[in-house]
Amino acid sequence: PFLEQVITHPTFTSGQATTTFIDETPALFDFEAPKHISNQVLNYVGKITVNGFPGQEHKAQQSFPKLQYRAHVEASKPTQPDLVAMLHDQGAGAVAKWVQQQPQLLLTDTSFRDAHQSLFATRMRTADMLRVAPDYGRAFPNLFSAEMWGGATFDVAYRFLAEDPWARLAALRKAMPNTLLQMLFRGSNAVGYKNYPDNVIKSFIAEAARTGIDLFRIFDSFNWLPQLQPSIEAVKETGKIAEATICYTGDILGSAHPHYDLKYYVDLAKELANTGADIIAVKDMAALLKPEAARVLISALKDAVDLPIHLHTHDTTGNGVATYVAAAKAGVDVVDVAQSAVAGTTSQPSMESLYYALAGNERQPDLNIQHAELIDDYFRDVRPYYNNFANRVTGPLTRVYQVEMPGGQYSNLQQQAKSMGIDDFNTVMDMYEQVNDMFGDLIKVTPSSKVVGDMALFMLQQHLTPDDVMERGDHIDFPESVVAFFRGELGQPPFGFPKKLQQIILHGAKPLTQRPGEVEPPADFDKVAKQLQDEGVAHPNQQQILSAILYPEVYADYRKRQAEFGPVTALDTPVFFQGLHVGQQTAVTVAPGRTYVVRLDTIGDPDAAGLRMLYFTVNGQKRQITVRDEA
Ligand code: 3PY
Ligand code: ZN
Repeated sequence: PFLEQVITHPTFTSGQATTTFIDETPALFDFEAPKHISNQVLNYVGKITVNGFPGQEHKAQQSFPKLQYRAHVEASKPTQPDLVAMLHDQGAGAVAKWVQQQPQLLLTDTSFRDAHQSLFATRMRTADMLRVAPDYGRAFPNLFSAEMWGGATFDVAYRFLAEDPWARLAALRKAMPNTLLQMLFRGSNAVGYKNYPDNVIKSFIAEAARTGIDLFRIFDSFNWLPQLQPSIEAVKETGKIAEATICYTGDILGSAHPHYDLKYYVDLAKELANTGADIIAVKDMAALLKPEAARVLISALKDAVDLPIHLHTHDTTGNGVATYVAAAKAGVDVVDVAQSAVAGTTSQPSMESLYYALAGNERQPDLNIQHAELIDDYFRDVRPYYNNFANRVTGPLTRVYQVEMPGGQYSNLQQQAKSMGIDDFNTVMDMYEQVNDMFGDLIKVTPSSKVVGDMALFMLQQHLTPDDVMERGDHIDFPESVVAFFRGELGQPPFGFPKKLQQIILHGAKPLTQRPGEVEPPADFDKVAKQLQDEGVAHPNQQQILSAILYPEVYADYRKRQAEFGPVTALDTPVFFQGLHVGQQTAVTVAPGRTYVVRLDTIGDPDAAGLRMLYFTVNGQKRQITVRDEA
């Protein structure tokens, strides 16, 4: 059995085993492993079957048609150079120059990140990405990049999907070796919601670059240069592409947000160009950039800086394709789209629609539309798995032009409001708008958008009006994120804090005025490694250390569930979220060549203590487990 465990271990089969592999892989000596693993999987399936997925209403199980998708995309002849190779051989500057020389519009596809973050709360599982990834790489040889990491994916992978986000990155890197992989990085907030010490930012970027990220889109929720600079420098040190971001808010052609005018954005672009960034991104997270404003803004930015301009919008307000067409005609270099099945509304505009929208124009993207539609079909097949997490936006929401809520926040805040018993989301949007006014008209993007959202929910829950806050705020304990924002822990908003409200919320405490990273002591990696060892992680690597620093509780909880339930990432998505119904069977491949065929035969009635017996057949053998019914 020892030899079998060695030759079937994923590290060994993937050719990554080194001379220390046997020493560093204690599981190889665990001859009980197969039984133990199938027990873990049964316990997980049993628990979900009886009690439903944590945090979800326990509904009747839905059936899904068997996945029809078969890998079938033949590689087509690329008309563009391999950008991963170009980055490696010639550096980030060469890629940026190449981008500027292309007559056609280039595309970034966000289907593996922002699309599902914005439509169904970031719940797409790695298994559903990996199934299509090799075909995807072959179908899109002319893609500029695939955004597949960062934003909320890191947190959600551990917290809800029982997955290691680093493993997702490594696996997609391997499956799509010729596709530029892009991540969204929240500057000093990394992939979290608060400021982290500079050495954490630097190490995280180095580790992400080493594991497979080619392009880092770096933003700060206040467009505050001092918060962007350390991340840009860290990316430059890795040799990868640093994309510095302008977060867009307000309306340059309107009068409601006078601070955020064309000059503000053009000046910012010039400052970003001086940081050494390779590309400038315009991030329109709330879908506020109307077509005519896009024409004006992009033309001005192209005149102001000699770097590629990469535009990101959402389709929340319904005008995404029109905005991109206007931007394309004004010379934007790259735009962000998603596969149609996961595009539209709070997600990005559709890749395929944009392709057709530019028919007859010299800027039409270079796309094999048949291949694109094949890949799109795949996403159409898997999307229903995630319906329970979907927001209820079914069409354009022009109200967002006033409310300015980012697409990525919409679905999350809706879930949060629902869990607090607030079903009418319109009341949340009204309050969100009022809080933004109180807070001095902020750029709202993670984490500043979370601050506004937290305050809106808090005020609704406590039945507070803006006047109440101003009059009685001295005696109110505000949400921690709101207090931290007013203490300056997320940095300085571009036009300052509303002073009176700041004093009220801080109850007189003195706020920071310098960059939080300057006062924060560096993280002690050795100490964290030691803690992890004490908690049973034999040889903590830097990825584990960083995860423990970024999300201490979430990561500890993930490891606990990992120990309890084992390789649940191997379960099919419907089974992972819903368990099995009686008579249903599923195949679980936990390692190459090791597959369990699991059938649920019977669910017993609960006994006096609420315990139910579940009877399974696993690879032809009868097995039973007990599960506490929490209903
Ligand atoms: C994120 O930070 O997760 C975002 O998508 C911001 O728009
Ligand atoms: Zn976005």
